[in-house]
Amino acid sequence: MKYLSKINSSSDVRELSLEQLEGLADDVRQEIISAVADTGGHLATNLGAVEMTLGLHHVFDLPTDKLVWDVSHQVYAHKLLTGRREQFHTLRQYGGLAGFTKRAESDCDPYGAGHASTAISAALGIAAARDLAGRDFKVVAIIGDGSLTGGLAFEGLNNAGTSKKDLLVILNDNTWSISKNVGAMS
Ligand SMILES: Cc1ncc(C[n+]2csc(CCOP(=O)(O)OP(=O)(O)O)c2C)c(N)n1
Repeated sequence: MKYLSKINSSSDVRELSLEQLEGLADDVRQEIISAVADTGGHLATNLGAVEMTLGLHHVFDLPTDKLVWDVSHQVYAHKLLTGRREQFHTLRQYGGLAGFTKRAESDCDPYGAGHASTAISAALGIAAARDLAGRDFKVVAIIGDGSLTGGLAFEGLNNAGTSKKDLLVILNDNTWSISKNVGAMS
């Protein structure tokens, strides 16, 4: 864990070169596999979100900027990069780290999710509050293609598109939901 052992907060990720980020991605993947082998949890969705998560932490300034994860079952790398590395083996255990984002756990978790399709509306609400308060930071919603088939996601996009607020929506289009995507929208 040559790279991961030096990451104590998200700002450490901002300092890394592309080569170091690739090394960190390997470490994060190994740590996720080893913890999930012990505790159970979401394996595939987290292994598939490692590079995207590193990219987000490299580009954005957390906790000032806000990452809003849809469902938030894909945040294991995010937890490892935000001061929760040492507790990571307690994932989903009584008294341990939650398997989802949790506001009480970290100031890098601005929204506690669990339900699918919520991120775009939640992020839009945070962006609206930011503008009312006259503050300046970025808000990013990260949503999978499975969750994008839910009605609330469409309501969020409908509202976001007309509001013209500064909001970034990232679609993690890995062509898979809990199992294969179903339905006409996908
Ligand atoms: C309202 C609601 N319905 C169903 C679920 C069950 N569920 C958990 S994850 C998920 C979809 C995961 O697919 P996707 O959003 O594409 O994310 P990925 O795992 O591919 O990154 C669903 C439907 C849920 N969490 N909330």
